[in-house]
Amino acid sequence: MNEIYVIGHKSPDTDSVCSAIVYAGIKGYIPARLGEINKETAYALDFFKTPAPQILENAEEKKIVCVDHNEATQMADGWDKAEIVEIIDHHKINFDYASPIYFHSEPVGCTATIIAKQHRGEVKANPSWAGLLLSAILSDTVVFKSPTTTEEDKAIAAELAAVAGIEDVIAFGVALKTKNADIDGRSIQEIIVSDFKDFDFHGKKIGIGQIEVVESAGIESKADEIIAGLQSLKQNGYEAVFFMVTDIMKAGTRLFFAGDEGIVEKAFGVKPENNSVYLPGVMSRKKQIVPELEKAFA
Ligand SMILES: [Mn+2]
Repeated sequence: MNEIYVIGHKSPDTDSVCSAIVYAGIKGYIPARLGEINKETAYALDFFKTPAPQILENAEEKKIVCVDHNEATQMADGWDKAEIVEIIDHHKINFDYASPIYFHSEPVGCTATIIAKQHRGEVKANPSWAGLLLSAILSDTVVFKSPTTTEEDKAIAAELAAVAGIEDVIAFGVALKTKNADIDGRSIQEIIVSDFKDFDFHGKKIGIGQIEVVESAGIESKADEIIAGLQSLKQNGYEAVFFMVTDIMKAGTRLFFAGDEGIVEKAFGVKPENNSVYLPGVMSRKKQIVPELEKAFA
């Protein structure tokens, strides 16, 4: 079998799903995903009339392109018996591989920005692809509010919006971002793991989940449930687990955790109370949480 699968990370977000769909479309590969589609991504797929990619249960013996991730902990099961042919990503690099491959990394706000820039012609000819990539950028940059946002993300988003026929980009972005904020009908445990990533910090297994909401009071009122959920999740071999409740409007994050309180104080310079700290201005797991925790766990 010479088929090549394009896949994003586990607990897929809009960037992981949409970048996989578009890059697979451009290259004639097969898009796939490593988990359920969240409500925000479902909204984008529906809006641009695109079916969800198939689930890839195991990557063993398959050729894969990894988009939006490069860490083994976030890859498809069986990745070590797969052939990774290419990586396109915008996260910090934590990748060690036995053979030479294409590895495209840029410090921009979204994988979709890299793909849109590299394949302008193909994307310009396909309004649905432009819409999907635009959705990914608005999602990852939290409608350009995240400190991960670059001028390039904004410029590419404007180009994509013109192709996709989206006149009010901000309104579309806010409509998109509020979809995951709807916690009704989901248990706290489901919410914690719906956007959850594993990391290896100096040999310690750390998990960090995040929810972005437009009004954080509702979910913060369930603090006891959140902490109990984190404590039970921690039993699965984690040194510590974290859950970011990020308020898009206030531009801040309440960080809940199960694990050593001293590490959290060391990382963020704030003394935790009741297993949480409030971090004003913090919106990005990748840029503002991961680097500080990685240092603190050293
Ligand atoms: Mn991304």
